[in-house]
This record gives sequence, C-alpha cells and structure tokens, in this order.
Amino acid sequence: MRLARVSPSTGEVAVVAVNDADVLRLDLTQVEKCHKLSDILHSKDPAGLARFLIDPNAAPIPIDDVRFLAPIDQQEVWAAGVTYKRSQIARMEESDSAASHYDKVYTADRPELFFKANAARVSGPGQVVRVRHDSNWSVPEPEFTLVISPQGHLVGYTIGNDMSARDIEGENPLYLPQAKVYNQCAGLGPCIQLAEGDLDKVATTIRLNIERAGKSVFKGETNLGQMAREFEDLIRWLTRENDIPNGAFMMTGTGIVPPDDFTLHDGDSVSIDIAGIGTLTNPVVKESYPE
Ligand code: DO4
Ligand code: MG
Repeated sequence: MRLARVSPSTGEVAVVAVNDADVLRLDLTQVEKCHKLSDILHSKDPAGLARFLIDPNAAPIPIDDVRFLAPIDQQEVWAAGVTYKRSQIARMEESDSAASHYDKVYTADRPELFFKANAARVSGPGQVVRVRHDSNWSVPEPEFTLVISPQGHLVGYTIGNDMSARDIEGENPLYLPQAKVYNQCAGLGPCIQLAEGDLDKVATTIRLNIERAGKSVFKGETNLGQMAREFEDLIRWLTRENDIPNGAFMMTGTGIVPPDDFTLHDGDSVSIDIAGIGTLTNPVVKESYPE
C-alpha cells in the first residue's frame, strides 16, 4: 500500500492512499490524535490503520488532479554513504587526501551516517532542488530511502535525492556537511510504500535520468541487490545512543554516479524512478548568491 501527502485542486493538504490511476482520501478525524501522515506511519499497524481511514464516501480523485507534496512532517532526514561499490570508487576518485577513508568505510562494521536535512530543506515532487552557487561539480544521488518510526521500526520506503557538491566534499572531507546540507538539498517523494512483506531487492531497480533542454544527458540504473549494507543494520547504527522522537528518513546511499566530467546545470531536470514506489522529478536551480 502506498500513502502520500497531496494538495488536491481544492488547495488543502490531504493524506491519501495511492492507486495507479487515482488516489483515495483518508479521513483522519476518525481516530483521536491522528492528524498527519506520520501519525499513521508511526502507529502500531500503519497498513491496517490506513485501510480503516479510507473514506468510503469520498470519490476517488484522478491522480493527475493532485499535486504530490514531500511525504515528510517533522522527521529528521539522515543518509548513509559509500554503501555501493560505485560510490566507493567515485569518492576515492574525487578526493586525493581522503581516498583511504572511503575505502575503509565501505567494508567497516560501522557505516558512514550523516545528518542530511530537516523538513524545511526538503523539496517534494516538482519543487526545485538546488546546486550551491559555490560548487562547480554537483550531482543528484538517487537513493532508496527508509521511513523509520520513533521506535526504530522500518515502516516504509520512499525515493530520496541526496544532492551533493562533489568538489566541496573532494577538497576536504571535513567539508562534507557543507557539500550535503544547504537550502533545498534533498528531494523526497512522491509517496511512501508501506513495508509489508519481503522486498525483492534485485527487482527493486533504481533509475536516474537527467534532462537538459528536454534531452537526456545522463541515464543510470542499479538495483538494491547491489547495496552492501542491510537496512536493519543501518537503523541499528542510526539509533545507537541517538533517539529519533519524530521518526526519521534514511537515504541508503547511491549506486549511480555520473561520469566525473558531468555536473548539473541550472534548469536541468532530475527524475528518479524506483520500482514499486514511483518517480520523483525535480527541476534544478543554481543561482548567484549575494556574498
Ligand atoms: O562520503 C560521502 C557521501 C557518500 C554518499 O552520500 C553516498 O554514497 O550516497
Ligand atoms: Mg548519498
């Protein structure tokens, strides 16, 4: 079952169950203390509660009549790094001084985890993601993203874009927070696939398409079977002596890195498609900034 936050043509924010061609509105007023999507996600039985809340009196809304919003309320957004061989190689290429750190973290027991964003820095479907004005080498990172409850349970999956300034990170690994965290540095959406049953990792393809002036300038593909870390292990490390009272999203790392001579331009469009979840498309903006 897929859930989303949408803005129907009437303007307000609604929580909906997402079908292929339409969405079904959930009536959250039926349950006490249930006001937003995360209240459902963080309940004991998110799928059962969502099914119960589907409003039998509301007509299905055609999917093209709604605007999908980022599926985030107050959760923190965290990210894991160097979880695919492709990312390990790319980081070692971009940084002379830190190459051995990336090499070691790929096989170490403790993963690389970093704070990525709060809700205010996150863009939903169709909203711009930003390239820093002081970066000349930036890429999107298409990442399978875990939805984690305050109790540390894996409750769902979505699509994440971990926008990254490779030149800033490559210059000095201590600049990682600036390479990763800034206004509109992350994309999330369009919906959350609830974690029900086993996930076929190899069948879970992740595709990236970057368009410039309507033409594709980079395409890449991987699948979750290529990832070197287990979800539960990443969650265990994230929540080790680190409470997440509002829950968290965790981007699980990129397995697709464009060639080293590629950088995003102002006006590009980034589309990330993950099997079973959908497609997250965001226009890219890079603009001058008053110093
Ligand atoms: O250490 C750099 C960040 C790596 C990352 O974001 C990724 O592998 O996805
Ligand atoms: Mg990343």
